Amino acid sequence: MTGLALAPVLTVAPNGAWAEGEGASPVHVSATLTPSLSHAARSGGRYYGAAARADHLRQDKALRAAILRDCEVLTPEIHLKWNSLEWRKGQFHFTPVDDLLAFADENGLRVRGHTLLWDQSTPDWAKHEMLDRRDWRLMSEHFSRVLGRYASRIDEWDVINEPIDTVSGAHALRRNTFFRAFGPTYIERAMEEARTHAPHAHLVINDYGFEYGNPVDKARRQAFVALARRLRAARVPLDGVGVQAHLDLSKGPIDRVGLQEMTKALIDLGLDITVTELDVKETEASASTPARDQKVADETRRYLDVMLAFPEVRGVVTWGLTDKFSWLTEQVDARVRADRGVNRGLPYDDAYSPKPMYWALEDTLRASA
Ligand code: 9MR
Repeated sequence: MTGLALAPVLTVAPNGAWAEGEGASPVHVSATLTPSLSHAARSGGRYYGAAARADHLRQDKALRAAILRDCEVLTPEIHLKWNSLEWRKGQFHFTPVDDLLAFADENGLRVRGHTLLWDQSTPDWAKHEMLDRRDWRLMSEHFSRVLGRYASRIDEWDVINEPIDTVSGAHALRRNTFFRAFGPTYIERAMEEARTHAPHAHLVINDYGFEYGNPVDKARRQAFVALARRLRAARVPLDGVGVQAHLDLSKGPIDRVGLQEMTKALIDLGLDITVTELDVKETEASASTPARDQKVADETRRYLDVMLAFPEVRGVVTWGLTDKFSWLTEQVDARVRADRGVNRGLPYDDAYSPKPMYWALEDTLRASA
C-alpha cells in the first residue's frame, strides 16, 4: 500500500444530533488527496484512533470530518468515567456515550471503553461510600451497569486506569480510594468483575509515565511489568495493557532501551499493547511555529520508532486529534499559554491543518508495515 492510497468518500448521516444546526445536507468528506492515518496503520495490521468528546463532535463539523478521515477507533475522552455517568448517586447520564456510539456506529468506527475505574474520575459520593462501607457490591453494581449497557458494543476496556505509584504508593500501587477501601487485591477483583460482565471483551490496564530515563519513569516501567507478571501468574483476566504515552519535551530524551525492555517484557507475558493516549506536551512557545512543530514531530517519531517495531503493539490512539481540543491546552506552562493558550501536541493544528506530527505518525505507522 502506498502513502497516497485513496481513502473512501465518507458521509456523516444528516440525521439526529450530528446535523444539528447545520442544515439538512449531509457533509461529504473527500479524503482523496491525503493519505489517512488509518490507512497507514492498517497497512501495518494496526489501528489508529483518537479520543473525542460528544459535545465537541456535535459542535464541530471539521472535527467530525477529520475523525472520519483518519480514525478507525474512537475513545470517549470523558463520558464513560464514573463521575460523568453518575455524578449524583442513582442519576445516570448515558446520553453523551450513546451519542458518541451512534456516531461511531453510523460511520463504522470502533470504540475503546475508557475507563471503568479511575480514582480521579470517581464521584465523591462513591468514594465516601466505598471508604465507609467497604462493600464490594458498589463496584459490582457499577461494572454491571456500565458493561451491561455497553459491553455488546464496546469490546475493549481500560478496566483500571493509573494504578501505579512508585513514589508514594504501597508496593508500587497507588493508595487510591479502591486500594484504601479494598486493599491491593482490588486490582484482581476488578479484572474478575469486568470479565463476569464482559465475557468476551479485551480487558486492559492503562497507565502513564514509562517513556523517559529519569528514576521515576524507570521505576514505573518495572512496577508495571511486575504488576502484569503477578496478574498473569495468578491467571487474572488481563488481555492487554495500555501505555498512555503523554510525551513531554521537558523530560527528554526518550529512553529507547528502557522502553524496549518494558515492551518486550509485557509481550513475553502474552499481553498485547495499545498506545492509548499519545500526545506531546511542549515546554516553550518562544520558538517559531515550524520549529515547535518539528520538535513535537521528532518526539512522536522517536517514540513510535521504538513501539512500532513490535507487531504486538496493536494500535495507536492520540488523546485528541486537533490542538483545538486538547487537555494540554489547559495544562501547558505560562510560556506556552502566552501563544494563544495552544499546545501544539496533536496531529492537526487548531484550524485542522495537518502538522509535522501528522506526517510522523503516518510515516512511522506505514513504515512499520
Ligand atoms: O482529557 C481528559 C480531560 O478532558 C478530563 O477533564 C480529565 C478528567 O476526566 O481526563 C482527561 O483524560 C485523562 C485520561 O482519562 C486518563 N489519562 C490522563 C488523561 C489526561 O488527563
